[in-house]
Amino acid sequence: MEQKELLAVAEKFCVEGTPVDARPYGEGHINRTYLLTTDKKRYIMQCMNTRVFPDSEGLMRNIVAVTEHLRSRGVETLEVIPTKAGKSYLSGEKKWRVYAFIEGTVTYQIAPDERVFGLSGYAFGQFQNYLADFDASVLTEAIPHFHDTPKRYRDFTRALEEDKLGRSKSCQSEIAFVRSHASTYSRIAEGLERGGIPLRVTHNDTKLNNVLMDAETNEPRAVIDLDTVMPGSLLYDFGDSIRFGATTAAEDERDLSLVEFSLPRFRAYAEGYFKAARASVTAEEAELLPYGAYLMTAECGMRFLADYLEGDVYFAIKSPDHNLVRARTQLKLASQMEKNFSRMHDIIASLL
Ligand code: ADP
Ligand code: GN1
Ligand code: MG
Repeated sequence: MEQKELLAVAEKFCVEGTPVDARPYGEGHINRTYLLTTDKKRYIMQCMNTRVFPDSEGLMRNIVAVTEHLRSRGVETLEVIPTKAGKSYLSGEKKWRVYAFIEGTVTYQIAPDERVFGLSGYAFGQFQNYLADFDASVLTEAIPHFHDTPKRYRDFTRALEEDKLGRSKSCQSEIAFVRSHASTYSRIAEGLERGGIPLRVTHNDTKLNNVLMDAETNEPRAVIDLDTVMPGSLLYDFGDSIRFGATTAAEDERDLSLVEFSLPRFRAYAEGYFKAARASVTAEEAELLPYGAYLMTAECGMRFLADYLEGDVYFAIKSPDHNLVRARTQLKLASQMEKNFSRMHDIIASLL
């Protein structure tokens, strides 16, 4: 989008100073994120993804409610900058929102070391604690069935049957992996339904790059990307962090020989997470943490693969096979996690 148009959008918000520059920023897969600079301050300006989040009104109501709750507890969080008309977002052909830029922070696409990954575990554990007394009834379910893996598998199967672009021939072994694991996808969905796994308010997108770390110390400053805060299981949050961070390579590493599941990183994250949230993890949840990591990784793999088959309609891509490359890393990691269940269990047991 043209600089002029971006600055015209920025003018509609209560930003301090005159907008002078806007440029693409960050590595998110969903929203179009820009770094907006005025002659006084910096902001994050996002073109919201309305295909993924059709109910912008409900989404922004959620974010305002969650950030108010966090702020009332003294926690650093996203600050929604209202429009000049007093709304939390700008409605038009496209939908826009602006956040204050949280200065002096960095995000990592891959943890520089175990310590930093462990610190992110502590941050997400704390985030879970802060949401424990948040009233879930005020939340709109922004994406129903978000981590309902059996449903994700049905969606995958449909994409495969349609095979709109004839891409299935280029990913037969990946398809075979996803199908051969079909019987493993339902344990959390069933546990939530039966009531054995407690339904909590969870973040649901706990990638390392969704926590801002202090640029000097790497201490976690703020958990961001609150679009998917909804009722869910803590197994989703623990699992999704492990998926993205307990590995030796980036989510989109092409050279699969570099992609290995990392038990030391798993341990570091679990230690950090337990330091914050140990008291609220039930015995059944603790037992399922390694499985949760596997499940979130397999689920993400099938989502990337389904999007590849559908023609890249969901995740932002930088190359035609980007989703396939991502699917491959996730499925390799899922397969390695399966083989490491007992080691992961030993680590969890040693921390309990
Ligand atoms: P997406 O939903 O597409 O992942 P995010 O809301 O996570 O979008 O934003 C993308 C990236 O922009 C983040 O990973 C982070 O690097 C950066 N970012 C987002 N909000 C802020 C903020 N308030 N301050 C500083 N950086 C931010
Ligand atoms: C997306 O928004 P972002 O980039 O933080 C996705 C997650 C996936 C992740 C894979 C709303 O996260 O569910 O796990 O990509 N978010 C949404 O990297 O679908
Ligand atoms: Mg994000």
